[in-house]
Amino acid sequence: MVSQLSNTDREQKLNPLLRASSDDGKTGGWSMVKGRDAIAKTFVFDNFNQAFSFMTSVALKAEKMDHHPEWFNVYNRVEITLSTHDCQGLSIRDVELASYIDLVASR
Ligand code: HBI
Repeated sequence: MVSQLSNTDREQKLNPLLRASSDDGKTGGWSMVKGRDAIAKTFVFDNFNQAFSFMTSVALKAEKMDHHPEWFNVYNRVEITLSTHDCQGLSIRDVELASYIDLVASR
């Protein structure tokens, strides 16, 4: 059973994701969701093809992790929210998946 992020992990692992964007332009730009222990970010691509290709890469990783995003897609926009149902909040799995998502989006 996965546990909620500790305060130390929030400091060291979550906060970098919440910053505007790191110097490598890859990670960052996530926001806390009001009223939930969850993070969200919106990605905008050139077209639907790019957006869906991104979603496919994320979906394969999510399945491998057995950890799935809450997401909404319309044309070239993908809105993603991450939280862990099993612990009703953010876990290390959300940090890991968010980092991967940023990596895929930066390709
Ligand atoms: N995805 N975001 C998220 N949170 C979960 O707790 C979760 C999941 N995907 C699969 C999963 N849990 C399974 O491990 C449990 O439903 C059994």
